[in-house]
Amino acid sequence: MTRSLPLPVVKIAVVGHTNTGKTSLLRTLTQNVDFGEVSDRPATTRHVEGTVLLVDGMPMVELYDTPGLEDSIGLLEHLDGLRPGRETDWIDAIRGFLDSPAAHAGPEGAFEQEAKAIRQVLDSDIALYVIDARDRVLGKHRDELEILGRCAIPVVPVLNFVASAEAKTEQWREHLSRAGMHAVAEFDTVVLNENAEQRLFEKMQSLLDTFRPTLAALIKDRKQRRANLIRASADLLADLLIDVAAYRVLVSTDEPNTAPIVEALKQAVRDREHRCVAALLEMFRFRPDDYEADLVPLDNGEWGMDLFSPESLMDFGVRAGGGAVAGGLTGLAVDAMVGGMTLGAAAALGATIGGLYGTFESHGKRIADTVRGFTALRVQEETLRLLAVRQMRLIRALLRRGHASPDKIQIEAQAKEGEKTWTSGRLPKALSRAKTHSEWSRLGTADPSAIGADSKRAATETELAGVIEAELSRSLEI
Ligand SMILES: Nc1nc2c(ncn2[C@@H]2O[C@H](COP(=O)(O)OP(=O)(O)OP(=O)(O)O)[C@@H](O)[C@H]2O)c(=O)[nH]1
Ligand SMILES: [Mg+2]
Repeated sequence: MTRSLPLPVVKIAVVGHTNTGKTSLLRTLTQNVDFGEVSDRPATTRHVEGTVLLVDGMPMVELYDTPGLEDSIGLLEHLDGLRPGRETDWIDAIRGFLDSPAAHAGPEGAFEQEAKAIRQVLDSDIALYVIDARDRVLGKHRDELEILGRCAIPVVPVLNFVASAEAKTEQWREHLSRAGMHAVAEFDTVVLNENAEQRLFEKMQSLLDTFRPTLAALIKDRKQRRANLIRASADLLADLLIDVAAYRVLVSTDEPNTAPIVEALKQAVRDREHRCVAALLEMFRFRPDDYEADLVPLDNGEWGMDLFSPESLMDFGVRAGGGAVAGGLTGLAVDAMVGGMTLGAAAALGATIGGLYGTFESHGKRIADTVRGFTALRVQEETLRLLAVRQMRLIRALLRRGHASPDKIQIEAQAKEGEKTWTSGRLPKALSRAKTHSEWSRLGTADPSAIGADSKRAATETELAGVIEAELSRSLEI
C-alpha cells in the first residue's frame, strides 16, 4: 500500500472582541470541555493557546485561541499613525507595530493584549472573527474588521449565539457583506448543529485553495465520527434494554419477606440505567456531573423521577398497560405462577389481586418456564419502554450539545413524534425475544463476561441497535 503524503496543516487564529465566545468555539470544535477558561467576565483569555485537530492520528488543523480585542478603536488610531504613506502596505505597518513597545509588556505597552492576537493572526493561514450576533453593529466591530483586513490573510466572520432569540443574524450578514465579507458562518457553541460546523469548514475551504484536501479530509472524518457515535450510542442502549428485558428474579413462594428481594431487583435495574448514562457521557466526552440523573424520586424534573414510579411513565408519555401491579410491585410484573402459588401468596408479594391477575393472563403461556414453587418477577414492559424513551432523549440531547455548554444537560419533557415505538407501539422483535432469554441478562449474574460471548444475544443486540440507530438518525433529521 502506498502511503500518501501528509496533508498540509491549516493554522487558524480565532479572534474577536472580548466575551464573544472564542474559547467556547474552540471547546466545541475540539469537543473538549476542558479547553481554556470560559467565563462571562470580559478578558478571560490572557494568552494565545493552541490545540490541534487530528484525523487518523495526523494533525490537520491547528487552532489558536487569542485574548479578546479590547481597545480596537484606540489601536486603529495608533496604526493609522504608523503608516508613513500609501506606498507602505498595511501589513508592513502592522509588523512595525508588533515590533514596537506598544505591542509588548511594559509602561508603553498599551496594546499588549491586542498585539498577542494580531501576532497570531499573522502567523496563521486564516482567521475566524467571532461575533456575538446579539450585539448591534458598533464602531468597535467596524474597527476590528478594519484591523483584520490590514493583516493580509483571509477572514471568515463567525456569527456566534445564533440560537439566541436576540441574534441579529440578518443585520450582521448585511453589514458584513457591505464590508466585502461574503463567506460568513453561523454558529452556536452551546446548541450544536452539525451542519453549521460543516459549513464553517466549507467557508474556510472556499478561501483556502491550498488547504482544500485537508479541510475535505476533516469534514469527512467528522461525518464519519458522528455516524459512529450514533451507532455506538444505539449499541449501548440496546445492551441496556436486553439486560433489563431478560432480567428475571425467582422468588420462592415460601418466602415470608419479599420486600428486600423486590427492592434489590429494582435497584439492579436503576444501577444498570445509571451505568448506561455514565457510558454515554464518557463516550460523548461530557463530564459525569453534566447530567444530574438522580435515580431517587424527586418532586420535580423528569430525571429525578424514579424508574419505577407511575408518574415517570406518565411524564414520558408511556401508556400504563392493563394489569399494572400496584403496591410494592409497581413497575414489575409477575412472570408466571405455578403450583401452590395462589392469589393469596401473590398478595403477600404486595400485589393487588386485580393487577396480578392481569399480568398472569398476559404471561400465563410461559408457565412451562417456571420453576415449581417459585414466582418469577421481571421488569414490566412499561418500565422497559420508559427506559428506552429516556435514553433516546438523552442521546438526542447529547448529539445536539456543544462542548462549551455551561448548563446541565436537559432532556425534552414533551413526547416526540416518532417515539411511538417506545411509548405505545409494538416493541421491536429483538426486545421481545430478549424477554424469553433470562440467561442473556448481565444483571444479577456472577460472570457477566460469559454473556457477552453468547452469539444469539449478540445477534439480537445488533438487530435492536439497528432499529435504534435508524430511529435516532431519522429523528435528528426532523
Ligand atoms: N448561549 C450561548 N452562550 C455562549 C455562546 N458562546 C459563548 N457563550 C457564553 O459567553 C461567555 C463568554 O464566552 P467565552 O468563550 O469565555 O468568550 P471569549 O471570547 O473567549 O472571551 P475572552 O476570552 O474574555 O475574550 C461565556 O459565559 C459563555 O458560556 C453561545 O453560542 N451561546
Ligand atoms: Mg476566551
